[in-house]
Amino acid sequence: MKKIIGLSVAAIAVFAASANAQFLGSANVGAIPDNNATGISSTINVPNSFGITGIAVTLNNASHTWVGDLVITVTAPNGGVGTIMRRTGSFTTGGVGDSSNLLNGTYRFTSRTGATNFSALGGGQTNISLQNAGTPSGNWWSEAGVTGAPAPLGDTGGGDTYNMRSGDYIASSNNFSTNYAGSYVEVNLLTLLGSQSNGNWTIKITDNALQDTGAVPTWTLALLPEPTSIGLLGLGVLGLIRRKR
Ligand SMILES: [Ca+2]
Ligand SMILES: [Ca+2]
Ligand SMILES: [Ca+2]
Repeated sequence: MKKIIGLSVAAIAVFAASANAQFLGSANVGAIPDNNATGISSTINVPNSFGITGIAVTLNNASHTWVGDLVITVTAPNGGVGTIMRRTGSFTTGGVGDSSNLLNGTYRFTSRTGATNFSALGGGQTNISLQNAGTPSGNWWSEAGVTGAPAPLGDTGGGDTYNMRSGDYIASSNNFSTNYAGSYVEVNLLTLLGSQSNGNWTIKITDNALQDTGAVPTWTLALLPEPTSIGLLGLGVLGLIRRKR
């Protein structure tokens, strides 16, 4: 006869990220009105609700002949505002800033604080690495500060014709300090934009000086979820020991 003499049961907990707990979306923006405080805005609606641990904002194929003209902010569903860049290179309130170009560049901005593995989102998103050799340093102002370098293409106006390299950068603002390096201020997007995902996210781009102009055809918002968005998916019997007598 058969007799069950032992029973070993173990719970197998299978954890996986919730299917909806992430977001990647893009929207059209357009030409940036020259020397106009209203600028141009574009909104992306995030339908899913989850806690955020990482934020990245990308300007796709952006062009402009004077980066120092630009002020770019993102407003979160909670009303918080995070600066992406602000009069880059200007260390006085009346300064003209840096004259480098954006030339069909893809510029992705994040913060030093927060998750940076965006590869799970797909869509060409990858881990953000701000320190890789051969790529921009991550410091937007350092990149803008380059002068005299030969550019593959350039504007024909005043100032330098250096083209800002595509890559990952730290969102920054400007405290209009007394010198170039001292005016660069890192921005913590997670702190400023809150922790909840669902609702409208709006980018606003303004040009604040006459003559040089540009456009941002589209922008992309990427949000990473908090690790608590996981579930218990399975409970199984690990083993049932039977032995003949
Ligand atoms: Ca220029
Ligand atoms: Ca420059
Ligand atoms: Ca301008």
